[in-house]
Amino acid sequence: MRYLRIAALSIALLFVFAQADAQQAPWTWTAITGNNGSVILPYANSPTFNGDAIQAGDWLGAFGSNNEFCVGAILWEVNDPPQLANGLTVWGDDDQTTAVDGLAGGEVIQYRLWRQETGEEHIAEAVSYDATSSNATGAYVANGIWVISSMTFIGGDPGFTISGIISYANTANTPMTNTTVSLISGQLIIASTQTSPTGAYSFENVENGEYTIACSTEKAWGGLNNTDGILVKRHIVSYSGFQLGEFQQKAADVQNNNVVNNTDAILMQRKIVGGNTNAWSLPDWVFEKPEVVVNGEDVTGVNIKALCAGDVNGSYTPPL
Ligand SMILES: [Ca+2]
Ligand SMILES: [Ca+2]
Ligand SMILES: [Ca+2]
Repeated sequence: MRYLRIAALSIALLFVFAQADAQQAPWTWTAITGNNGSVILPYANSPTFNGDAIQAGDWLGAFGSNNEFCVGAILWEVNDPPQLANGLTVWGDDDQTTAVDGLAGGEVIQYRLWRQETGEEHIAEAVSYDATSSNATGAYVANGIWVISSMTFIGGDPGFTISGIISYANTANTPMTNTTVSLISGQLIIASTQTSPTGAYSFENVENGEYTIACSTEKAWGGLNNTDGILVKRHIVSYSGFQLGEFQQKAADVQNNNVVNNTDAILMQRKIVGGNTNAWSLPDWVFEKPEVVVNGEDVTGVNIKALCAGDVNGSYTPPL
């Protein structure tokens, strides 16, 4: 009974081999190496991608066990009976060449899916073989026949969106146009974008993970006035319990030494009157730098405030 099944499937292979070359495969491999085997993929046990049968137009490739070189591939098609399966010829290493041009005996066949819909490749997560197969592990042997019982591909992360609005920390919440927004993973900038005329930004197709968002702009600096220095002094002495907010403190620390103290207040006063401000080392613009965790869904409303260095009370209206 089992042999009959294999015979039927093998006949089906002949149809497939005639068609597979018609379209350009996403991989190259060496054929006619002097030995090969056949992987039979019954339609009834179609490989799945995220639980759904793979689509006509997708490619299925067999690879060496380090998954680096292709040893055969087929264009996935589903034809009418009597064809019941697709067949994939896997090529063994040519013992007449020194190069590794195919599977070694005992090497386990690996599989990759190339999806027409996305042009992306996926490595098989799990493969099992029918008991009629030459062996249950997919270990290569010349003239072997393996009948797939199941082959599972799990989709690439579809990706999510991080979005928000960047505005100046004044009463009007003036949108921060012409601002560069960078998505940072660890120390790496993985994406950058510019804000829209409303100060909005978004990053698409972001994978799950932890990120920080950093901003910069070339807009003109401004907004420093006497009120800013007074607020800093009140903060230092906690006048009537007054404390600057965390982000205001960032704009107040114009010496950029992670503490708001009298030196910062003095530098502000000097800058207003055109005195010595050599110790003023805060960049012209400060932005909130939020940390964002993406975990299976879009993260919206990641709004970010901007201030000019020293404009603690947000009196500035930045140009658009
Ligand atoms: Ca060889
Ligand atoms: Ca300081
Ligand atoms: Ca101000």
